[in-house]
Amino acid sequence: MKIVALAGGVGGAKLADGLAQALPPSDLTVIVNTGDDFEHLGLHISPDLDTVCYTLAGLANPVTGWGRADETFHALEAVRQLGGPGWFALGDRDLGTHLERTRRRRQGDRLSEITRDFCRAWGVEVRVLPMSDDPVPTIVHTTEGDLPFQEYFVLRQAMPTVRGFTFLGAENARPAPGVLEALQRAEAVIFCPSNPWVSLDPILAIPGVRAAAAARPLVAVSPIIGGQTVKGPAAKMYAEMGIQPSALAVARHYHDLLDGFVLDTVDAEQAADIRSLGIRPLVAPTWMRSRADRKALAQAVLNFVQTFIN
Ligand code: FO1
Repeated sequence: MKIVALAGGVGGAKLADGLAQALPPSDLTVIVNTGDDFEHLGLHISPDLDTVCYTLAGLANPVTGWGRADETFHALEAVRQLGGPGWFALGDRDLGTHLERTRRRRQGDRLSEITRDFCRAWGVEVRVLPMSDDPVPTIVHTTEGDLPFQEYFVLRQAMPTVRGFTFLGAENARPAPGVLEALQRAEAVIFCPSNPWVSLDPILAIPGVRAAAAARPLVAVSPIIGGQTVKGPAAKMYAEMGIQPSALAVARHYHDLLDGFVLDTVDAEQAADIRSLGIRPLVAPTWMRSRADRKALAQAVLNFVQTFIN
């Protein structure tokens, strides 16, 4: 079954890993948010791409979900000692990725080519594509002013009250090579349990992506369980945007796109409201605590997806 998954951040990476366990590698393409990308210490950092690739490669830090396992932070400590910016926790192994990505970018290679080569080196067999090779930085509009995404998320700990988001330059960005083709060839598209506002909306803002995804059977997995997120500020963002955070709110967020929606067993009572949006609900355990949980959720989602493929 040819599947395209849209992902960003730790929750998205976990379901991508589950799908990679459940499908032959040639059947899965993961399209990843790059709205979180930024330049830091002169380096090109692509946090969501790295989170997805490290997770698929079995290299991810099991505690944070981002960065690498068995990490040390000697370089960062040295930067801090010299009075440099130490707020973004770049580990020594992780720095190797950013150094090499930055070297390749400077010699003119595209982010999609670099990602392909890194995946090959890490033994990642599924196809991982950045949403675009063009920069589309997410700007978070807050009551304290406009903030670049990582300054909002890491430096300010997602504390400022959110008013909205801009994906700078999205209207002129081109989908990375292979993105539209993969969507057009997909038997179904899966939205991973990623933050709708800042992980999936940026991908859908790339010209052509939303329409290509909408043209396929499409199932989303809720990142909100019992009104809260497992990780990250999605629930806080919903509340600050004047919407009660819930699985139903996520289904409404994408209502014009979705055929099916997967919500957690603790939210089972919202299934009827989701059905009344014209979206078929599946109630399943969605909290991925272990690697086996990722595969089990992926298998449940794939079985559900199959019912939309004729
Ligand atoms: N997230 C944090 O909350 N604090 C950090 O210091 C941090 C460092 C970091 C380094 C490399 C990397 O690939 C990701 C990192 N993240 C960190 C996560 C990053 O901010 C992601 O953009 C978010 O997880 C949103 O997807």
